[in-house]
Amino acid sequence: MLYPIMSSSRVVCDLSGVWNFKLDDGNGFKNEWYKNIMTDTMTMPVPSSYNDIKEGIGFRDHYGWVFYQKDFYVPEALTSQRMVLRFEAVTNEAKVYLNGGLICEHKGGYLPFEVEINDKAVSGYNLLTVAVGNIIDYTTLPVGGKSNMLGGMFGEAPAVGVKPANNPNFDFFNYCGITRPVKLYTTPWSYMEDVSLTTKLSEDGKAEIGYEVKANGDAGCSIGLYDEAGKLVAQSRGLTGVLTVENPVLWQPLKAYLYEARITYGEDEYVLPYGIRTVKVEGTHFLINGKPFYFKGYGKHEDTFPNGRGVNMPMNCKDISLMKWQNANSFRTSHYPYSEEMMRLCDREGIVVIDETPAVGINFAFGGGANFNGQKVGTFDKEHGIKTFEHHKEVIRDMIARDKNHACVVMWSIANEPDSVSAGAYEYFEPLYELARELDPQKRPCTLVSVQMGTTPETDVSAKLSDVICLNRYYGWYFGGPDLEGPKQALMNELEKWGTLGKPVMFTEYGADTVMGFHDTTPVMYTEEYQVDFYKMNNAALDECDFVIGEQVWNFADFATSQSLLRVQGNKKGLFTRDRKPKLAAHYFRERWGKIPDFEYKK
Ligand code: GCB
Repeated sequence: MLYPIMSSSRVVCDLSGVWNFKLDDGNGFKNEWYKNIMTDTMTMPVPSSYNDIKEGIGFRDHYGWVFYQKDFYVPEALTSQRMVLRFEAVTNEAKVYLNGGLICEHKGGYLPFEVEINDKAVSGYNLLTVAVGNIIDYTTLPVGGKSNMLGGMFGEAPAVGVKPANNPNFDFFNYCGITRPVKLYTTPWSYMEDVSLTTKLSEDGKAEIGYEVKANGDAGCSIGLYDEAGKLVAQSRGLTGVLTVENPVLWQPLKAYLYEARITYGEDEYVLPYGIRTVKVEGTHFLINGKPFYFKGYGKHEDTFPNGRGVNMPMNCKDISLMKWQNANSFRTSHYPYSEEMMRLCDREGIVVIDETPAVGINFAFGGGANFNGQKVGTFDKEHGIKTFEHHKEVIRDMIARDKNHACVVMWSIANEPDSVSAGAYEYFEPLYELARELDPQKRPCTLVSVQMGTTPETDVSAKLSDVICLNRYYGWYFGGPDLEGPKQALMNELEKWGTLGKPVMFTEYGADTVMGFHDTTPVMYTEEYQVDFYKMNNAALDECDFVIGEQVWNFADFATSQSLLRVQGNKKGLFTRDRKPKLAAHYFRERWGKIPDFEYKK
């Protein structure tokens, strides 16, 4: 799926701004609020999550639907072109109405969708209404609990009869709304639907860029590759082919270089930034451009105040500046695909990304296990288990369609901490890996991020399916803290077992809650000193294993969660606070990562 851009043939109108907004009182659909201009509305910024924009728990934790509305003007001049309305993300579910009629529906909160509007839009003012649903349950990704169905992450779901509420089976606040830009864009009627690029580096130092253009007609196609100085370095004709670049400047971690593929198809023109680089797993190495790479970085969240999960470009730029200050080189888009703006920024900044689906919470063993009418239920139980499989395929399809050309993306994460050991896990996951591998033209490695609950090389389906073993491990926090000696031994014992697989292993999460400003001479839990000691202990173990190819801490910054006894105004495992002030551990990692090269740390 192509990101909307302006070109000689395309126009983009950004519909961001302050929209009208109303919480559904149960009558929104019945009274057809979308038919007319809504009354008694409040103001709401788009893009943004709505939850923290107005006051009160009833607003923040509203369960169900909300309505957004805006009118926008379509100039006569646009109507002769194909007009598309594109939503970059609406969390978690959307029904879109134009001039009173339903024009599209979409499930899932973190990937784009679009709809042609020529037959519904008029030249002049148009009324756009978007109903947004925030309900999460055992059919959605991420997964939520429903009535007495799931135990949930930190306890029981609300009892039947109690006011309905979302019960996330994951550890981040269920921020919702129109969280990413809404754009109206145009194309000619004969247009490019999609472009895919691949890279092969040959022995003699040339790059062969394979390309494939998908279009809806039979017009002529040509493509030119331009370097950063705007010089044409390769060109070709036809919908598919190869561009040979004689002396390519490679896209490298922290040394990005982006070419521009300028493609014309009939009257249509599209321009795609493209970094030339390869990715491959070989033995226990993760090779970028043929050299063993070491991941230094974080699991993150799209989480700021008061935007919630709404795109925050100043903060995205700040975060990358902080990553560079810390000598980091990578992050994982835990626990959902991030905005396209962030992915384009990472391409430009040379930040390496593990791209994760929104499949978090596929695990009925959390919080003491799920039950159904008192009966324990297995995650993949045919009758009462998870019902996410078809939707999981959809999000893999949409994520790869969106992100396949990004140089920054080096690996797909199929899921975070699923129940990868229980009956049915292999049958559930094997087709998903296969799908990702088939869909990705660049054939990037695939992984799933493995939970510390009975996952061993013998029990975890990841051992068979993943190209890289990604472990979330909390030795010294949930497992063994505050003692750090015993946990170190346990960690070493565990790593030794994973080492026998002959695959690369990395930590995708490890961390300790730390309240900024808590200090002590004895490094007790929650102090900044304990967080540093926790990391020193874990890192010493990681350094001893030559098959360990990376360390991504949990988390880059403190972030909002549901309220619970385990969370003091959110999750406090950040190296930075939520407003990006460094804790002691941020300085510790800055020094450590300053001494660890991006390549060939472990030869
Ligand atoms: C995990 C989850 C992450 C949580 C983290 C924690 O394993 O993947 O979403 O936030 O633990 O802090 O408990």
